[in-house]
Amino acid sequence: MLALLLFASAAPVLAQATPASLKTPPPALGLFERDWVLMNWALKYYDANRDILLQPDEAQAAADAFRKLADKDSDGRVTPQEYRSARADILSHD
Ligand SMILES: [Ca+2]
Ligand SMILES: [Ca+2]
Repeated sequence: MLALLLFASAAPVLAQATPASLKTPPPALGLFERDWVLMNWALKYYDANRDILLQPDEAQAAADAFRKLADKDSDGRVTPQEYRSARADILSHD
């Protein structure tokens, strides 16, 4: 069921007029420090030593996973639209 919903939300997005503004990903940890939704998600799945803190390697793993999850068109970049969509997916799963 969740997989179906994910596929539904991954409907093809038409070529965007504006280039991705997140071309250079921020340092991994910054991504999570700025957004508590992502931080909770990262801690839930990627806090390998369960100290409720994201060490740099954990943050990197979580950031990589988030990028894969969010980059629906697999162009290697997460656009603001893709970011919002992935964030909504994460929120709806909790
Ligand atoms: Ca940790
Ligand atoms: Ca993309």
